[in-house]
Amino acid sequence: MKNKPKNKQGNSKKVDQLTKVVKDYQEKPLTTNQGLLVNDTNNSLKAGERGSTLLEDFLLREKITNFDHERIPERIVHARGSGAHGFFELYEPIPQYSKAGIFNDTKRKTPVFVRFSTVAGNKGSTDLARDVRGFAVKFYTEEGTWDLVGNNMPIFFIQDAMKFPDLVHSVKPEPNREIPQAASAHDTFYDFVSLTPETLHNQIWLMSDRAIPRSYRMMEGFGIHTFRLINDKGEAHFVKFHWKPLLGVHSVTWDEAVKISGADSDFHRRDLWDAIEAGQYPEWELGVQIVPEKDEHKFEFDLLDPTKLIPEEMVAVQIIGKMTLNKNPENFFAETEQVAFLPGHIVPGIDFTNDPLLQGRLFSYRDTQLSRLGSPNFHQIPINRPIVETHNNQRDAHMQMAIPKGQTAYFPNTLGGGCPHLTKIADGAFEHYEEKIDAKKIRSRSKSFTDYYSQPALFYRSLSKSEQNHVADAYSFELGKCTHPHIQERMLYLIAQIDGPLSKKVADKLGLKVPKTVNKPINQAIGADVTDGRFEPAPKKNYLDQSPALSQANTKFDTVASRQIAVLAANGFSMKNFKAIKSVFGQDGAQLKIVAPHGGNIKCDENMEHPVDAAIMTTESVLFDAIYIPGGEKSIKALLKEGKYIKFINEGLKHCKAIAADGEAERLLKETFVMDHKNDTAIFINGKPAEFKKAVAHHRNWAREDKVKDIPV
Ligand code: HDE
Repeated sequence: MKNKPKNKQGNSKKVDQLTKVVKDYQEKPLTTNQGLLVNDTNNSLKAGERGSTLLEDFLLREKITNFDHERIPERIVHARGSGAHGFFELYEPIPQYSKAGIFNDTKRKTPVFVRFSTVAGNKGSTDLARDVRGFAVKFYTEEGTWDLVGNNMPIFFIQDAMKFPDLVHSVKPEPNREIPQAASAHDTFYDFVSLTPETLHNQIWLMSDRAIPRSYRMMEGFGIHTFRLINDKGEAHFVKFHWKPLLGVHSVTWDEAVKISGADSDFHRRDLWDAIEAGQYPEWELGVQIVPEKDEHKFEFDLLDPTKLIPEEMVAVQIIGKMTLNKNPENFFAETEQVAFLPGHIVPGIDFTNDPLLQGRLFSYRDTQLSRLGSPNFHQIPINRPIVETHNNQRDAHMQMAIPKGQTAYFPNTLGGGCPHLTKIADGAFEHYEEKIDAKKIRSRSKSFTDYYSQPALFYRSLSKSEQNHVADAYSFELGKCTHPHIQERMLYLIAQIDGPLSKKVADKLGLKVPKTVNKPINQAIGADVTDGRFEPAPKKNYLDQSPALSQANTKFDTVASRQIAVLAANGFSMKNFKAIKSVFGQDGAQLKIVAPHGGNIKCDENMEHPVDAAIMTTESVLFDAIYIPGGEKSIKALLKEGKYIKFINEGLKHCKAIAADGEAERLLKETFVMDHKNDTAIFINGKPAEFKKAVAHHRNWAREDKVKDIPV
């Protein structure tokens, strides 16, 4: 299925469209909003030098009024995010499934704008919170805009949109004291989730490494809901959308996440920006899992239930195209903040299903843009404009940016020549899939949605040993932050339904026992999404022993592109050693960064000057993927004088990173715990640069993790 196009760069139609409204301020005089030239923007107009300020001062009023209104409401969820432009290319047409132009024309480079985000934190919160990540893609297609508004986890917490405000209120800072920021580790969240067992699947993903990614560029994306693809005969197939990063799926440890939040809370935002500026364009392949309509009821779970995934081992992911992000925004507010994603934005060839979460989202996103962006004309904001022309009879409202011409703003009409006119479906107009519906109006949930335990258990079974340990640690941390034993116990009971030993492990850390049964109030609570008890959880099933695709241990480990390698060096560092490493890493896009005792330049032992990338006082080991120490006697002596280098190396060791050292650098290592782990497969003392490179590509040596627990950093 793969006929991969070459990664051609260049401006997309969307970027060209945006370029027309980009304002360049270089060599331009300062003016008012009305175009008056200004000669003083430092002093207000006063009655006398020390006198009171005059109301007449329209220059002051304009400047201050604009400032007073600079902020718009932040997104109620996904407030903190970063965006980038790019394009999507199709490998091979899929007309048998979809008539969408984007899925049929391999010559197209469909422009996209992508916004990644955390969910719970405020706009100024840390990138490294334990959280789900948003993965929202706006495709500016020739047939109109399609938004695929997904997450980096393939399932969601709840099954019905009706529960969304409760879920969000429980995870957000507690309303009485606005604590904690950007964290799920608190009583109200676990009070809610322990009473709402449908959350368990997403909950365990939240405890996994997926919730602390190394980079936005190293996460998968998922459309989550089952959608429909419609072909030109009007036939439908169910579809789940997947984004697979070409760099693989990688995460940091929780200890790192906590420390990165202090050292650089913009870590993911900076990483995305820097990679694009460096020409290391992030890429994802788009995959589809296709299920024929006739197979809708063939599965052990309901395809309409957004808390379930279709294991890739049951329905393969077919890779159909690739997305490349190749341009940073010109302005954060105008583009990343004002971009408005709506799951309701679809194009002919794509349609919805009756997933009750998706159905609610179809209302929520347009509604939220009205309060966020202030007008139903939000589609006229440059980043939100489709690349095709729009004409309709919605001509007024706040901030109309165009001048709609003519006497008529209604349909049908003769006075406007019948325009804007309708289009036949055969000529490309949107047509809803004709789904047969014969139903009673009912406020309830399908019985087929009551299996809460099978898939979290499948997920946990599919993880590697170290990933499983991380889940246990994360539960222990999060529940350890809860202050009510009855909430902790209710969670332990539910975790035990997923996996007994896991719950026991967590209970030991909490100093509690796993309850064998839950008493009546809890039992009622478990069925309490529905008051009459019809929704007791279904017994756990095992329809697939393991799904290797769910484990990050089975991801790609074949590249060092854009990996950050700290080179610990001072004046007199060994150029020969450094060159050897550079020649192995350089051409593959790894970033070797000199971390020296001071800023400016340092000299190597061949007396050449080298710019320092970071002074040790400004950086931390958690901001790097690996450590290299080139040796050189004078250099090592200088490093030994700075205690922070020892901490830097010990931390790198503890976080299972690849470490290489040559020549005199061994003396520095003797001051660290590295010498106790000389036989570790990712530690290289006077080793081969190519082997070090392989270890860096492998991201982390998780096998080390259990052996370095005693290191006190
Ligand atoms: Fe969202 N969600 N959501 N969500 N969501 C928003 O829309 C909502 C859900 C997702 O970068 C809001 O424009 C409801 C699932 C992303 O701008 C809001 C429900 C998935 C983003 C909203 C869900 C998502 C949002 C807030 C349950 C993954 C950020 C600001 C019915 C498939 C988009 C905004 C961006 C944002 C509502 C559930 C992903 C309030 C009611 C499931 C990536 O409209």
